[in-house]
Amino acid sequence: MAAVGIDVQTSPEARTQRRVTLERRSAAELPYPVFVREYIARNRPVVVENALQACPARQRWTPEYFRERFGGKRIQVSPSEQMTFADFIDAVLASREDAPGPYMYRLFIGPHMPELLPDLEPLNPYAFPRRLASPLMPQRWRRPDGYLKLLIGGIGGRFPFLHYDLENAHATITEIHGDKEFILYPPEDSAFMYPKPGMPNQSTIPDVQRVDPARFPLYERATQYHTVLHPGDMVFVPSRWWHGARALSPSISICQNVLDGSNWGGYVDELCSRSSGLSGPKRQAKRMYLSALGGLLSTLERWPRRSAAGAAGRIARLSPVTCDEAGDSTAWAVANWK
Ligand SMILES: O=C(O)CCC(=O)C(=O)O
Repeated sequence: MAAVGIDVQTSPEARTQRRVTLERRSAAELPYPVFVREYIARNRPVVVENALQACPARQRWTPEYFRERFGGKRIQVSPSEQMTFADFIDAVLASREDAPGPYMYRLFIGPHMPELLPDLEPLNPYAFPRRLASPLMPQRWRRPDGYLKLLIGGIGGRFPFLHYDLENAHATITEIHGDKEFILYPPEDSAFMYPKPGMPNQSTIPDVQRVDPARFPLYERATQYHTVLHPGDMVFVPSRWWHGARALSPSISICQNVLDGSNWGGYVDELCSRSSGLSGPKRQAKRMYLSALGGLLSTLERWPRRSAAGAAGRIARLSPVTCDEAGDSTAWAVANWK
């Protein structure tokens, strides 16, 4: 197991912050059940080196590949910005530390670029279970591709805000091309992250590299977990862990959310909260359905996997925990995407 280092970061104002080097494990020595037991179940972050090894994306995906294959396609780079892929890639390649270019962070692959899905097979074996893709998920919340997102940015480009993922989800972010700095802060440090009123999963701190201590005096009390992702590395971001990313070179990665028995309760709470806009009885019915579904999916995920064929295989595919059970990307056909 890689050592976890602790150092103290000194900002220009000579304040100090605890900075921990995020633990790293090699995929060769981390079987999936051990990953589940030691990280998912304990809500503990980790980088798994070489999590993504064999899929064509590792060989093919470069900025130039996207420009050549999709140059004329208009894409949503952020909620407010649309451009062609060619223009976007030019801006990514021109991005500099002192003049960062755009960072794509909201492009869902299944509905918007399904032609990329075969490049991602076999899937990252740690991005399981894929409850969101389960045929037992109600159509409205089902994400047949598992909720895969494409993230692209150039030097200095970064995810626009520090945040934790909604719906109590865990996230796996896997680097495919280039290098990216990744930072996390534990849920117990939320009071030091200055959450946005009305959007408590987003921080109001605009840039953690230049935090104004007069405006955000508590920030220095937060512990920052730090790593640099290289091609093939996956960072596991447990539910409610704050996180942010900054490209160190032109960077391409994918993000996939993970739900299982460890975070399902919080997922149900969030979907059935008062702010869901549903009336009391509808909220209650939804909660009962999702709670029962969670119990069933947990049982299915623990079901002994003896054969991928016949009835046993069909049962396993109701809540896939391996690449084989997820099937190939033709099985992730997108029906009712929002
Ligand atoms: O840019 C990144 O790698 C962070 C991705 C992320 O946090 C997200 O998509 O929620």
